[in-house]
Amino acid sequence: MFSSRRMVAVAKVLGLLAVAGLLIHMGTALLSPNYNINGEDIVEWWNNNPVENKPLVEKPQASEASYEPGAEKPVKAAMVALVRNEDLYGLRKAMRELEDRWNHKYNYPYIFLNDKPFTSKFKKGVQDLTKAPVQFGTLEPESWGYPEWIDQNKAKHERETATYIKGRSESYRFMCRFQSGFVYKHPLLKDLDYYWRIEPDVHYYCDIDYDPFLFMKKNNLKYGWNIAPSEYEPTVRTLWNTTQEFMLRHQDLIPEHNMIDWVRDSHGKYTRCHFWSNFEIVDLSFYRSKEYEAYFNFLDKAGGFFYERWGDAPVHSIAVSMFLPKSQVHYFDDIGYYHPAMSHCPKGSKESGKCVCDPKEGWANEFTCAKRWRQIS
Ligand SMILES: Nc1nc2c(ncn2[C@@H]2O[C@H](COP(=O)(O)OP(=O)(O)O)[C@@H](O)[C@H]2O)c(=O)[nH]1
Ligand SMILES: [Mg+2]
Repeated sequence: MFSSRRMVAVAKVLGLLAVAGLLIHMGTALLSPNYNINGEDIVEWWNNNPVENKPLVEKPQASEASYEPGAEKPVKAAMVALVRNEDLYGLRKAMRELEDRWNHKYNYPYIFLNDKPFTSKFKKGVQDLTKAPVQFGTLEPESWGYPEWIDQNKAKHERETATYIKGRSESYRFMCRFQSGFVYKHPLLKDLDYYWRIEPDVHYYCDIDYDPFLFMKKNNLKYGWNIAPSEYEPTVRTLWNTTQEFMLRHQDLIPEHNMIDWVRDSHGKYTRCHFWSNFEIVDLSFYRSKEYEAYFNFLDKAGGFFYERWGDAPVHSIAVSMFLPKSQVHYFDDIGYYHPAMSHCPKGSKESGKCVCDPKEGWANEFTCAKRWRQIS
């Protein structure tokens, strides 16, 4: 018969062995190289650490909090849009919805940027819609246009022969480069810690009854997204090769645990998954980090913003996948959202009564890239 004292002794020995095993494992992990560039190890890590790698955040909870327009907010944050004067009415619609659904309670400021001076009609047209502070800025010259190393004839040739959407537009390329590498450096954003990117002609389908900025801050989230399609290949022909070259040259910048396998399949190929950056809520320290800056500069030198039509969405998304663990990236699947061509209607929204969208049209949640996102958790 085992005495209870003997059983306690056996349990102690087993416990000590388990602790020793854990320490050895942690030691090995700490001594392993500080980067992940081939993907297989991260898949294995995910499989072996499913609980640890699951998003650590609880679902956002409804909150009664509200902030006065002039009051200091718990987060230094703003809604930011690059817009043209002629976007006024599309923007007014989007702003009206965002105010009604959310910001009338929170009164976060708006910052509007333009490559040309805003007209007084535009300024009044948006100011009329909100009690929150609104600021208007024009762009710094170096953030809009061609950097000196770009061969403008080559860029012109690409525009003249491109058959993909917006392929013929020069300003669209300036816009994508600006959103990729300059927006967060604009002087009006200097004191901001987070931004929420907004655009004309989008819809916010549902009440948002909490503060997403505070939610991001409290949960140490760096990047929030809502729709994730697959990029059109002709616009990013060499983006993945260029990124791979970056990863090889800058192994020291790539953390051990990232979510690179969202953008890279098991054969090492680009999945073209990207977060649709017309909606993004971002901790700007991410874009201001030395890693992101190095990546943007590398891409900018390669010229693909002009020799192809690299969008800020795939650029942001690859950077997020390369530099962040999944636990710092948040799928705002409770925010009903539409941008021309695609929409996300949250599950259960019909029952909850807070949304006006038809859940049958909320198909973005079923996109391959949204599924891939769920798989890698
Ligand atoms: N000031 C300015 N804003 C632009 C220009 N081109 C696009 N934008 C803005 O950049 C954002 C993205 O442009 P959009 O045409 O919606 O691109 P899409 O969402 O990729 O189809 C929108 O907020 C536009 O208003 C431009 O030439 N000048
Ligand atoms: Mg748009």
